[in-house]
Amino acid sequence: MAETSNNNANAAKVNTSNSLLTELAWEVCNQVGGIYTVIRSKVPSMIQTWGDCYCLIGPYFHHNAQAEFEPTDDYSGPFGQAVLKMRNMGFEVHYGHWLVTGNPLVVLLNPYSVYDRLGQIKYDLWHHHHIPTPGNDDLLNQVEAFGYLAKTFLQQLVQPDVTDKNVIAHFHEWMVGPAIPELRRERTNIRIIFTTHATLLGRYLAMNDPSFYDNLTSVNWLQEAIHFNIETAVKLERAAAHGAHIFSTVSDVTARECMFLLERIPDVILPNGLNIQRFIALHEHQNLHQKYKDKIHQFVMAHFFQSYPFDLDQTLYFFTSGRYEYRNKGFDVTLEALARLNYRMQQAGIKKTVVMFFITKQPYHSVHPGVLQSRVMMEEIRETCVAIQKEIGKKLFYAAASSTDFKLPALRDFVDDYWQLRYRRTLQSWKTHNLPSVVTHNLVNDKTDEILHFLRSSNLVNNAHDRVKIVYHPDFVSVTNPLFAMDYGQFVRGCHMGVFPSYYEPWGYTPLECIARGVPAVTSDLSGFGDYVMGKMDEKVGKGIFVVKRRNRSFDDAANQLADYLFEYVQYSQRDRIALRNQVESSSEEFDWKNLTRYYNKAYQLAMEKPVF
Ligand code: U2F
Repeated sequence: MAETSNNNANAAKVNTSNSLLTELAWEVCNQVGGIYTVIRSKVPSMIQTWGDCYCLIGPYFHHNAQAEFEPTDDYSGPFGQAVLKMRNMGFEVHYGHWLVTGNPLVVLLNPYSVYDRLGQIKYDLWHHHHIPTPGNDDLLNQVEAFGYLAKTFLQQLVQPDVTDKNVIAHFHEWMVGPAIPELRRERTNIRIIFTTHATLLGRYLAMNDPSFYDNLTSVNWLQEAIHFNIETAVKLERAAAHGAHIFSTVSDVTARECMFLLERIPDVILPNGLNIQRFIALHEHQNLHQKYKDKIHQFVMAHFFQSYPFDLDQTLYFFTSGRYEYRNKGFDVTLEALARLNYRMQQAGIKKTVVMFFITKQPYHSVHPGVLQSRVMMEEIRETCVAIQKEIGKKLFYAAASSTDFKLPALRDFVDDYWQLRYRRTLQSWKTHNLPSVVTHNLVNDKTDEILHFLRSSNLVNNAHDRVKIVYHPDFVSVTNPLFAMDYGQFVRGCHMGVFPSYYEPWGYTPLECIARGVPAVTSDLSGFGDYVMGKMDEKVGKGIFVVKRRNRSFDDAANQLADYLFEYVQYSQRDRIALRNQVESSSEEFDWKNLTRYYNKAYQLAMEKPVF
């Protein structure tokens, strides 16, 4: 069985003085989802161990590279020498530093630059490995072209005039996998590790089969791959998994899936971590929570107060986030639990308000004009109030200084007619009887969207009497975002709880990112993270990490567990919530890359022990 997290990875020693390490991932300088977080957050720890013997390799996309990449003209090291060799062969290769903490060396390869060779690349994949690439799928074209470039680069790197060190190449996910079968076929002197962060087929099957885990042992992989029209990608993934010296995945949960769907048992499990920065003083967390909660308040006031106000001091912010996989990410269970929570809060006469955010990615035409307009008008009201405040302040001071009776004058008299009228008018035109929209953008698939369908059919549509309000934001949050104007980490800090009761989740970064910021989180026992937490940190479970039991349980049962937990949480006092935030933050230490890169070292050590050919 796999070298799981229970193995003694502490003992792993990899000789960095006679090795070079390259890590290849589609998300180097190119954020798509969670693999970006893995690679990026791990950089400081990798640099600490490997220094300039470490280099990342990813695809070159001009738009992303402009923001994340800085070229260098220092070609003195082996990676630089291999880059020059590639350029002499006529390839477009970018070399420099990734502009993230740790500033690692990075090689970016432009897939489009070898599109004229795609015919030959596809032919070789078919001829050598029986991997067909029919049609003209742009992603497949990109990954196969990138695979060709990556293989060529690594073959330059291992040339004796470039380095006499052992070269280790660590590939993440199927998109960079196509280089692997060709490197093995051409007997390249390189140690290969392949890590899958989910199996392609697993993702598709879980999305479509409510009994995915029961049926896993009897899946006909080829038949299903053809059925979902992903035969090429699945075959590339299998070729990468089978071709690697060391095969790995991110959790025991996914190891089981690999056994049945890829037919190779992972040699080692590489749990995901974060670059955890802990504050010495715990109140720092509370201060930051307050600061970013205030920013979320601004959005909430603009969005809801136009229709009706509620007490912000008695409001709790919950959220879920991640790629739009309705069942896999547990959006379905979350919505059902929220509907039940809404009912229970009303029945119990609880006066608090819960605002639940769904932060995900779905195609949209634009931000809802009404939502934007409300935000703009609230800013105008704020400006009016500031102007009035200034005017009153000045006149009040004069009145106070010249006062003879020491009585507070009627403040209203200090505001001139212009501001009084403007105040009335802006408020009048802002206030509306319409309900606050549950979605912030005009969705392309408004009629068929599953979140919207649930909200409409269960009448969870931000009625004034609802204790649970919904904001569905079909785009990731970022500082350039017109509605939130904050980055994702800040948004997480401003919330009270993250809710992620996934059905299919190889690891699941989002709850971990919450606890690292002192925000309690819900996960599930079907996610790699939840499973790890239950196995390793029993005493921590319950201290702000709530694991919904979904394994062999019904949907209704899972929704009830979640509703119970949320209902308990909304009844906590502010003091209880502060105590919980402090406790949960301390459990994040376990997931610092400083502790978890030992599993990577173990993988590299195992790779070095294998015969290379
Ligand atoms: C797999 O990938 P996923 O893409 O499904 O990854 P998640 O673990 O759900 O991570 C989503 C990331 O998106 C980020 C957030 C997470 O790191 O910080 N994000 C953001 O930047 N801005 C936003 O507004 C909202 C989210 C797999 F399915 C997972 O189980 C694994 O955890 C992951 C890595 O191994 O790979």
